[in-house]
Amino acid sequence: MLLILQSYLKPFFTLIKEDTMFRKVLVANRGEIAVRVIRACKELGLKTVAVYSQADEDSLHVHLADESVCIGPPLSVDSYLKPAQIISAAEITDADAIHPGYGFLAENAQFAQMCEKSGVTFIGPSPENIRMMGDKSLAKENMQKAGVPTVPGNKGILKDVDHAIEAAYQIGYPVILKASAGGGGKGMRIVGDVDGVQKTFKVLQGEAQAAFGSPDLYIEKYIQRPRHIEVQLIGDTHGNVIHLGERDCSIQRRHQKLVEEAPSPAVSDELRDYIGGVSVQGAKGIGYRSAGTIEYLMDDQHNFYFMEMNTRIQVEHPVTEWITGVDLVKEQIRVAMGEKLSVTQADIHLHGHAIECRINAEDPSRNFAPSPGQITAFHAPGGIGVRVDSHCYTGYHIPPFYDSMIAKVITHGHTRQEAIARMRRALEEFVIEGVNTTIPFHLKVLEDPTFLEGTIDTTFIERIHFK
Ligand code: MV4
Repeated sequence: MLLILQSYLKPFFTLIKEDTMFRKVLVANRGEIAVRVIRACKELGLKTVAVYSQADEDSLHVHLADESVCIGPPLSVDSYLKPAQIISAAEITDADAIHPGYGFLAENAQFAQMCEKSGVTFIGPSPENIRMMGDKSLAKENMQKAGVPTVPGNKGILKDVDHAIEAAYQIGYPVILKASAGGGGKGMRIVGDVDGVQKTFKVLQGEAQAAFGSPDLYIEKYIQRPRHIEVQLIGDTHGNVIHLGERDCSIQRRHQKLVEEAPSPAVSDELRDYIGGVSVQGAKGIGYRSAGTIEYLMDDQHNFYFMEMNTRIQVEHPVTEWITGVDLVKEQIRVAMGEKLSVTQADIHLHGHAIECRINAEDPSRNFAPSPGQITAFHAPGGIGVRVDSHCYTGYHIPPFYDSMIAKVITHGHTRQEAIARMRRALEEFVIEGVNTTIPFHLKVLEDPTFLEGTIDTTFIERIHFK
């Protein structure tokens, strides 16, 4: 009898508990991630507010949300990048929390701080953590302190050219000079000798000042032909942090990821336990909460080197969701409400293999030039082992103002081979008319012997030619 009563009351109490935390979430983003976050909110019984620019009135996230607020003209700098307009929209609609998605204001410490000051929960890490990880030199220093392996290099900021030459001599060439305020591949130069340092130092300082507002540079050993391996983490406000395995994101073009997979074909179970454990230690070392990712370079000897920590939910999070069964966005919202993680490290087991292809409205035969315009036909693939995250539909106009990703196709299989076969099948099923897409390019990658072997590194894409 008691048992029946308990199980009857449990969902009731869970509902009340969530109700007392927050009721309404404003989604400060657009496109597929806004749709993804709105879906998570609905499953949690939370009301949603969409914000949109004048170019996004007809976007799917606006239709799916319970309410919507126009926050300005088409350009991102006038809308999705305006903290005051977004926080005003939260106040007007009485939203309790803001989910920033990825890009735009997701890693803006000042925005996170403004949210807190306005009494709106920022669904993400603390402003201090965002700021620290945004300063790449400081991030490295703090991760090293926490026991995370870093690239051999010089501690801190380089004072001048002579300092750089001295440091490079100690490290050994080739070296890489990086802007401390940079990241994502911007503001860095590989240098092979003293002459190179002399030629590059001042130029890169100038570029860093112009692009990021700070001339600070640091220096590292250059790792040749690395793989890009990243570890998914999530932490709560009670000091719990777990890892959800790694993703291999080695297939990139000009620092844009094109294909991601989990697990990495190059990471053994022992190596995963090691790098997962080290990553958890790093996150705990800085008191991290929310979803986050530590990016590593992995060399051909399987050595790991810390690269950056991303303090946001990432585009490629679905591959991790599929092999772990954890809904990362829902978990991220729950921990923002102050709840404990719903799973422990011992609950995390990997099942099968997942691959994601990012579909962009670009023309691969014209050097990936953007291809905005109206989608005259849109039929997403389906069937077993296929997930499509997209904000597009037949008749949708892709605005020219934002990034060109229009869909993510994620497939799962018992094995990598099965996931690849399903991806091929899904991409062949996908009908997108009216604009050019990167689907034909992905189909080329999916038949490349190096990709099929899984021996890809970050230089793979530059070596594959598309006609
Ligand atoms: C490196 C590196 C080799 N050695 N650092 C690119 C993005 C930025 N987060 C850091 N990046 C790199 N840092 C050292 N010491 C090579 C890259 C790199 C890269 C890394 C990941 C994925 C693709 C890449 C493409 C070119 C260079």
